This record gives sequence, structure tokens and C-alpha cells, in this order.
Amino acid sequence: MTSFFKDIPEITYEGADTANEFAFRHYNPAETLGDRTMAEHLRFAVAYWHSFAWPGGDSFGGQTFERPWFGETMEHARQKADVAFEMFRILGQPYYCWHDADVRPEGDSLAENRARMEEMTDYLGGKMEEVGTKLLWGTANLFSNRRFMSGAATNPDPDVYAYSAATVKYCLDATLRLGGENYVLWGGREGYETLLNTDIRREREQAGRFLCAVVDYARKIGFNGTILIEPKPQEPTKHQYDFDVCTVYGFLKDFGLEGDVKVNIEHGHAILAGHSFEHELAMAGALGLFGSIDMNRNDYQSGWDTDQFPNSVPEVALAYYEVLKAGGFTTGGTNFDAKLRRQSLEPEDLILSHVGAMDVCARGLKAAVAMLEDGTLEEARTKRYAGWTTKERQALLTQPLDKIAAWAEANSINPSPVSGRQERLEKIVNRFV
Ligand code: XUL
Ligand code: CO
Repeated sequence: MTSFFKDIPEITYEGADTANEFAFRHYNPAETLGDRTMAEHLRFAVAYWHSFAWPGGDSFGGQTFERPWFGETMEHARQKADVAFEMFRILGQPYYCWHDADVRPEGDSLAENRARMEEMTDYLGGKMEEVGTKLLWGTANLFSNRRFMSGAATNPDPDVYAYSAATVKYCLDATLRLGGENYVLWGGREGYETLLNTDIRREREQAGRFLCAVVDYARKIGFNGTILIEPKPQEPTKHQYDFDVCTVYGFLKDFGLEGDVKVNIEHGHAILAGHSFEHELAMAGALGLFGSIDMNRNDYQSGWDTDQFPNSVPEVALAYYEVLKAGGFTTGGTNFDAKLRRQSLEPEDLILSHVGAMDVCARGLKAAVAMLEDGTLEEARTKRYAGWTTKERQALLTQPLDKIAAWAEANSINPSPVSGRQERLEKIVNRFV
């Protein structure tokens, strides 16, 4: 046991009326909703980077958090893991996620990075066994170090491509050894700053080849988890190639990977792409790409990625509604890719931010399950497309234009507009949230 969280008790469910801050008011892991328990529906994970590696800096000032494990030695890395797993124990967290750079200090060479990652994999494995928290996904940080400033897989320098491939190999090895259920690729620097120095066609080809090599290696070593791409339109680069779910779909189709790779969708990234979270989730469901979510909340005015903890039940409810419609999670889960505000200095803030977010998700999930069980929304949707159910109308989708024209004239087709009933449907949603 570390002393960082002092005597914060293990958080348990006490019900909506409790005045205890250190208790769940809505997240009751064992409660059954539909065909699964809440824990099985939500599959919560903590993001190692925001809670344990991020120092609280912004572009105008550096570190605000004082954490005894901040430092670049292996001893610091072990101390950080001790505190992280202490938090997972307090929260009863089923899962966590890491980048290599979050869990081990940067070495002087690739070989040293590999050795450090292997050593920390053993250490994390021991902690996972002790506390019972599992790995939702691992990923490689191919964006922080200056060597990646012009991209990783899409770098104009082939040596950076090789360095990146080696790094992903080490991370896949570690993910496999820790029983990780997914592997994520987020292309933070896979994009460009200016077209004046960028060969887009070449960079896209490099990214495609890289992803094929990742998929092949993962299968070769017996990794049966899901490989996920996390779309984001910009930040840190001005334009990122994995802009949104649709763009990723086109990319995967182009390289024959649409059956091998799914998407990890983040609220903040959807907002930056000019979409809503539920739009991206619905699109992934429609394209057969839905995998996992990075749950957070983006500020609607800032224009940058704010990674706040979720705090809006209506928004989260609509997101889980789409998750459920896509079949719910299989290997995926709800990863809190969210960080404290830089003034939230206390250890308690780390715990309570997650408790609050888990409760918001639980309320959103409950509303989503209830909306589906009630069925009014789905009924209205089915009714809206009911015209397509007759044989005659279905045939339109297989006929050439001239035949359709002849049929439409012969039958004096003259459509009368039907109400979309949006406000009535919004009113129904309000009954549940
Ligand atoms: C960055 C982001 C990453 C990915 C993992 O915006 O979301 O933390 O989730 O690399
Ligand atoms: Co993310």
C-alpha cells in the first residue's frame, strides 16, 4: 500500500440518496440492465497517462501537480505503478490503458526502451494479478519525443518509420503478455503542418503499409484482441489523416483492412471533427467498425482538445444508445481519456473525478437501456422507412434509372411530405434522461 491516497476508502455503491462523496450513487456494478450487468455493459478503464503521467502543464505554464513518482528512473516508474494500482483498487476499476511512455522512462536506445518495457511489463503483470485490474488496451506513444515531430509511420525519414515499427512491436508484445483485450493506434503526428513540404500520397501509402505490418505481426504472435484506430481531425498536427470514422473507413478499405481493424471513438475528437459523439458512434455501427470508446467531454467553445471528465447525462445517454445499437462492447470498453483541470491538485480529485464520471456513465447507460426497452424511438424510426417494405418499392434499389422513371410515371408517383417529428422524439428522450 502506498500512502498517496492516505485513508480514502474503497468506493462502493450506496444509492442515489447517499451524502457520502466517496460512494457511487448510480454505478452499481452487479445490477442487471437488460442482458448484462452494469459492469459488463460499461467495462470502465482508467487512462494511465492523464492520471499518472501528465504534470498539469498548459502552453503558458508547466507542472502544477506535485507527485512523488515524477522522475525518469525505473524506481519512479515502479512507484507510479504502485500508486496507479492503489487507485484502481479504491475505485474497483476493472480495466486500465497505457502508452509505453507512461509506464517506463525513455531510454538512450531502442534496445534500452525494449528492456525497460519488458521489465515494467513484469511489474505491471504482478500488480494486475494482485489487484485484479485488467488491461483494456496498450498503445505506443509515437508523438511526444522530438524524433516523431514529422510523424511516425508517415515520417519522410525511413529510419523514423523503422523506429516506430520497432516500438509498436514492443508494445504489442507487452499487450499480449498482459492479456490486453485491444491494441490502439492513434496517429497524433500522422498528418501535416504544411502542404508545402508534404507528399500526401506517399505518406498515406506509408501509413497503410505500416498498419498492414502491425496487423500481420499481431496475428503472428497470437494476439486475438481487437486492433483499433482512434480518429482525430487535428491536434497536434494541423491536419491528421485519421480525420473521423468515415475517413478511417475509406483508408481501411483502400488497404484491405476493413475486416481486421475497428475504431476507438472519443467524444472530444468527434467534436473537433465537427460531429457529435453519437454521430461517430452511429457511423461506426453502420460501417461495422465499432470497437471501443474514449469517454470524455470537450469544451464546445475552446476549439482544442480539453479531455474533461464527462458530466452531461443527456449527452452520455445518447452515446450509450448508439453503443447498444451497435451491439454493445465485446472486447472494447469505456476508457476515461480525461484529465483533471490543472488546479485540481489533491489526490482526492483523482478519485472523485472518476467516481463522478462513472456515475454519469451509469445514469446515461440506464437511460439508454430504458429508451431501447421502451421502444418508442425505434418504432418511430422503423415507421419512417416503412414505405420501403413492399416488394415493388424494394425493387427500385435494383432497377436502372430509365425503368424507375417509367414505373414512376405509369404509377403517377407524386410523394407527399411526411413530418420528421423531431421535437416529439426529443421530448421522448427527455422522459428518460
Ligand atoms: C489524444 C488521445 C490519445 C489516445 C491514445 O488526443 O486521445 O490519448 O487515446 O494515444
Ligand atoms: Co483518446
